[in-house]
Amino acid sequence: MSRSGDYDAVRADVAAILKKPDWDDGSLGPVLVRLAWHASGTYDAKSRTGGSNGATMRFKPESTDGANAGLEHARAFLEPIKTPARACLEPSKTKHPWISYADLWTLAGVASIEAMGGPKIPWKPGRTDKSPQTVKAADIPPNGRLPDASQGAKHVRDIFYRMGFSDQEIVALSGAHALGRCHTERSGYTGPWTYTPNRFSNQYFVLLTTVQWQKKKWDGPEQYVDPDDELMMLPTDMALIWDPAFEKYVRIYAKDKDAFFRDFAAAFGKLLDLGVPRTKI
Ligand code: DDH
Repeated sequence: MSRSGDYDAVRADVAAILKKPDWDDGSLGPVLVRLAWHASGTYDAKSRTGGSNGATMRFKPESTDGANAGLEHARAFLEPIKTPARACLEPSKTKHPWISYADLWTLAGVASIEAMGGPKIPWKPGRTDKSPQTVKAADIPPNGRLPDASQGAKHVRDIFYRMGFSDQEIVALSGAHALGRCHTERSGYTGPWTYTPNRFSNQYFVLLTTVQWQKKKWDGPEQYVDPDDELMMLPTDMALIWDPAFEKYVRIYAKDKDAFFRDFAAAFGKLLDLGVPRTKI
C-alpha cells in the first residue's frame, strides 16, 4: 500500500494501465480524460451544485445519464488502483485506498493527458466522496447538464457559460477531441476526430480549418466526415468554425500549438476544480 497522499504513485499506476491493445486505438487515455471531464462538467455556478467533488457519477441518475454511456468502463478500469478485487483477501495488495474516487478520476484524466504528450495540468487533491449510505438526491446533479452534440453554438455557450467559462476557454477545452473516438453503441456517432487519437495535439483545430467537411451519408445522427470518411466532427464541433467568435480561437490554436497547450492546461485545470471547496489563504 502506498503512503497516504502519494499522488505521484497514483499517477504512475494510471500511466502503467493506459496501454491496452484490445481497447479502441490501444489506449485507455481518451476514455479516462472523458471521465474526468464528465465528472466535472455538471457544475452549475449559480446554484454551486455538480462538479467533480463527491464522485456522484457512482449514483443514479448521473450514472445512467445517456451522456455518460461507456464511462462505467472508465470507472471500472480505475477501480484496481484504489481497491483491487483481491485486496479483501490480501490487504497488502491494496494500492491506494486512501485516495477519494473524485480525486482519482480527475487525477487519472490529468495523468492521461500528460502521458499522451499533452501539457502539465494544474491539479490539486482535496475532493471527498459522497457516501452511498448517506448521499441525498439533491447531492447528485440531474441529467441534461452535459452538452448535446446535435446542437449548435448557442447550446454550447449555455452549457459552458453555466460553468463559468469564456468563449476562448470553450474552444481550448474542445481541443480535447484530438483524443479518442465516438462509438455508435454509446453516443450514436462514429469515428475519431484525428489520425492520432492517442496523442494530445492541436490536430483537432488543424483539421477543423483545413478539411472539406461534409455531412456523412448514413442512417445515423447528423455528423460530418472528411472526403475519405475516415475522420469525423460532431455538429457541436462544426459550430466552432461556423460561429465567428469561436472560429477566431480555432484559427489561433490551429497555428499555435503552444498557445493551445497553455490555454488548455489552464482551462482543464479550472474545469476539474469547479465546485471543489478550497480554503482561501
Ligand atoms: Fe467530448 N465527446 N464532447 N469532450 N470527448 C465524445 C468523446 C470524447 C462532446 C460530445 C462527445 C468535450 C466536449 C464535448 C472527450 C473530451 C471532451 C463523444 C463520443 C461525444 C458524443 C462518445 C462515445 O461515443 O464514446 C460535446 C457535445 C462537447 C461539447 O463541448 C459541446 C470536452 C470539453 C472534453 C474534455 O476533455 C475537456 C474525449 C477525450 C472523448 C473520447 C472518449 C473515448 O472514449 O475515446
